[in-house]
Amino acid sequence: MKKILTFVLLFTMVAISAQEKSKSKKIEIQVSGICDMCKSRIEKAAFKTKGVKFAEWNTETKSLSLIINERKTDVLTIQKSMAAIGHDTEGAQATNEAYNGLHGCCKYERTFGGDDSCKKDCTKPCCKDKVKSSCCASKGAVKTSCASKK
Ligand SMILES: [Cu+2]
Repeated sequence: MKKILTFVLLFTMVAISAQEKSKSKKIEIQVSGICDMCKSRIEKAAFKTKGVKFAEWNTETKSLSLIINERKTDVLTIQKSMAAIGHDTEGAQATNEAYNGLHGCCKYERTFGGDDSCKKDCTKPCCKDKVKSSCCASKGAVKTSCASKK
């Protein structure tokens, strides 16, 4: 009798823990980007990630709404997929190479950091107030808005 009870209890526990990982969980993550080109690039990469059922990126809020299968993927995996195509997230940042590969109009400000973001000791005008990408790190190709203030 005791054995049966233990078995039932164990089975219940397994059933509960299995339910914790939802097959279709709604999540939202912040993904840096600017335009409709970014939108399609971000959504395409999200859908390519295993376990992602739905993906929609909002150009206004920079928020990526997702429905994921938690048994197949997690937030960090998706953030890494975004970083791989050049879009920074809180959990994973793109390499300079990936970021520089973006179309000119897609070069967002790297507020999450990343290789190319402004260094703290940078004295360029464009970096004084807030962190701007492609400003300090790049030797030649400084943004026109930055260069004009010099
Ligand atoms: Cu874009």
